[in-house]
Amino acid sequence: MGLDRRTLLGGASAAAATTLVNGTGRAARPKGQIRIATEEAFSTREHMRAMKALVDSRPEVTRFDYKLYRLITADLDADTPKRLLDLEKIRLAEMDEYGVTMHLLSLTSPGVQLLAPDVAVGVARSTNDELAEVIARNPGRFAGLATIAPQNPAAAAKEIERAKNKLKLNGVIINSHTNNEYLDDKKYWPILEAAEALDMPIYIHPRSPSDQMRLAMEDYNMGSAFWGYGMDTSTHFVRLMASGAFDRFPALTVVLGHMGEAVHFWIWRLDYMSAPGVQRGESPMKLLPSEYIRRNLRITTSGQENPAALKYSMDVLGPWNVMWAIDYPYQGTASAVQFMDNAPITQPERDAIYWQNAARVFNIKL
Ligand code: VNL
Ligand code: MN
Repeated sequence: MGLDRRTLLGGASAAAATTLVNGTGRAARPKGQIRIATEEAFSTREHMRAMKALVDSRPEVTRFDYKLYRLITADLDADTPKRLLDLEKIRLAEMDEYGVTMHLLSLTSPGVQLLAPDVAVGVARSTNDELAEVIARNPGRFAGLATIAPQNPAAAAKEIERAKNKLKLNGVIINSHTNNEYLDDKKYWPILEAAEALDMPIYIHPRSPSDQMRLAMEDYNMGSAFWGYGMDTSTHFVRLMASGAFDRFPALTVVLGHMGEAVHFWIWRLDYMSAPGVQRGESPMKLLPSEYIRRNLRITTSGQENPAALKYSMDVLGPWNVMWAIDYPYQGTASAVQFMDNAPITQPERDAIYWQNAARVFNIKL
């Protein structure tokens, strides 16, 4: 990708120099920057086959999801499918080229959430088995988020337990709504209960907006990652919070990519509108939105290489709640590394965001 290797190394050594004067008294890093990328997509032949069969039998599901349609109907040798299906060749070579220590892998959006429930439960299980095998073959290079089928909440809760205890995976990925329903619906709470009990963070990843959200996004392909993906996902988090889910599951951790899908940019106003005497929102929440946002939400930088947004996020959430991500293969490794190597932050902050926070939140042993 279009980055001059010397620019990258120059950025890294400039960062190393600041390590010496940052005044924390911590030792300089021993052998180069550790980098754990936390929202990195893959797919499997089985997943691609199941998605293709779905599109052939129910073409209407792709009506608004043009990206999905392109992806799964494209020839599997096209660049994105090829990079999704590859784990140990192109991907590892690109990681090595840019000094990426580890990918925290997740099945690409929309996961198994469009499939018939029985099919989805089976594909989720075999995907998690494949993922665990790839991780075992490449120690130190990969960790993984478990795929679940929210269509069957009881099976999903069981799969979270298997993913934690048998497969040693690091969390769960859910691609926003399932059949236009969000996790605030109590039928899904067995999933939240299992995730909390097993200390498995739930990464709510975008997919194309629900039918309710789509109405305003039919033009300009706005339902895509341009706008609709993020809006659906931020709305998902706010619904979950407003439902009181974080009162029922106080230790549940939710992760949002794309710099928090902008949720925390609303932090002051969410509190203001929830205050006694104002109460434009009507919800059973026991605490202020800012308290849940700081306690239960972690964010990643996937696909948002914006230093001003990074600084704001670190100020508002604390630098220990922000993690680095690339969004491979949808966005480039070179620019994601360049962004974080050159971000105007201290070296201890850079280490926290590049890998220490991810190691803590996702229980990753390097
Ligand atoms: C895109 C970006 C799509 C990130 C994704 O999943 C994703 C996109 C399908 O640019 O369309 O995770
Ligand atoms: Mn992504």
